[in-house]
Amino acid sequence: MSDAKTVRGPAIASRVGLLLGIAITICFVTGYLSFLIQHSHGWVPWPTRPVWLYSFTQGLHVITGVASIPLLLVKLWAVFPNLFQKPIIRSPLHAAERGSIAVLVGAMIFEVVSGILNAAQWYPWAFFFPPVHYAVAWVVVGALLIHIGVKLPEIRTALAEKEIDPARRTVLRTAWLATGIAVLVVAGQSVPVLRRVSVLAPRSGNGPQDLPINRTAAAADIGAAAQSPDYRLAVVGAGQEKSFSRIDLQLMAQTKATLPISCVEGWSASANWEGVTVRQLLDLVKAPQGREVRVTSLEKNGLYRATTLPADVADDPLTVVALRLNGAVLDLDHGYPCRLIAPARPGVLQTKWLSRIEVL
Ligand SMILES: Nc1nc2c(c(=O)[nH]1)N[C@H]1C(S)=C(S)[C@@H](COP(=O)(O)O)O[C@H]1N2
Ligand SMILES: [Mo]
Repeated sequence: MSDAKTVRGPAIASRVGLLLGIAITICFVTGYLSFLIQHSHGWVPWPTRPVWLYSFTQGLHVITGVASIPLLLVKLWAVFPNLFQKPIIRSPLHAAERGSIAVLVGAMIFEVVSGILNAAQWYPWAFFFPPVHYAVAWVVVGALLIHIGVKLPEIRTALAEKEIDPARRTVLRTAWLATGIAVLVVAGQSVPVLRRVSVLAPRSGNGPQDLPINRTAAAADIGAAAQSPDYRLAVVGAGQEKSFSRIDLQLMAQTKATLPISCVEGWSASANWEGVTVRQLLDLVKAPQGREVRVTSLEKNGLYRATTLPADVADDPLTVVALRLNGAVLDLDHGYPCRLIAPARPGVLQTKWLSRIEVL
């Protein structure tokens, strides 16, 4: 029997590394897209069809992120003795390569740990998650490019070898299996049929009206304003303003839309919404087409109390001020008296408890 010392090495490191590289690339690209949609304010065009597009890209982001954990562990195991080789520095190139590995491993561990804690909604750190997670992702990519650049000849030789000994084959099979299991336990938060096996999909099925909740009305301190008979939704056009009670909105022509909530944390759930399109309301204050629109919540504080709709989203026939959800009056926790729901948009931008819609 071969022992760990002889089984380790480039045959395993290169194959596991290849899959890890692919996972990291997909994870980076989908994460970067998500960042752009949230922060570019419309200058990066993001289509509104298919309506599940963001659920798909963000699901991929979380799945590839989780898949990279077992792959990283096997990869580290395969090269483990090399990490402590002496002398530590042999040449400038060697030093750069060793340095890039230290940075790569550290940054990757930071990304998966912070990503998983974020998905679990547990924030034991003092920094605001998205910008840090985003910045360290660039560090991962930079260090990865250096690492691949330096190792390319070795990777090529190792991958070209067709004969792999049985012990190594077993390690590789175990790595693929572990990765497959890791994917399955989280995939259920975006793929409904996998829900039953997804022990790590924390918020895929619960919540009133068959839809998970990210922030409850109590947590957002919405209080009485949402349920007051004096509630009005203000709609502001170019020089014209109108306000609508919930009954006013109910009496207008209703649009039905089946659209997902796709949280940046990776869970997504489709639901049937019913309400008035944003465009319908804008027409009532004679707001021209093709303008950005600011949507504000009753919520006083909180990072997600307001969002700007790019013009194409504001004018989309599926961008709805929802009054009903899955056949019943919208639950207070889902945004009663009314909430925004638009196609192919991150959940954080689907503002709940609306108070104002204003053309910019
Ligand atoms: N006003 C307001 N709207 C909000 C939020 C918030 O904190 N405040 N959270 C957002 C997030 S992160 C998500 S994923 C969705 C979740 O909607 P749901 O709770 O109805 O499923 O609401 C969004 N709308
Ligand atoms: Mo979210």
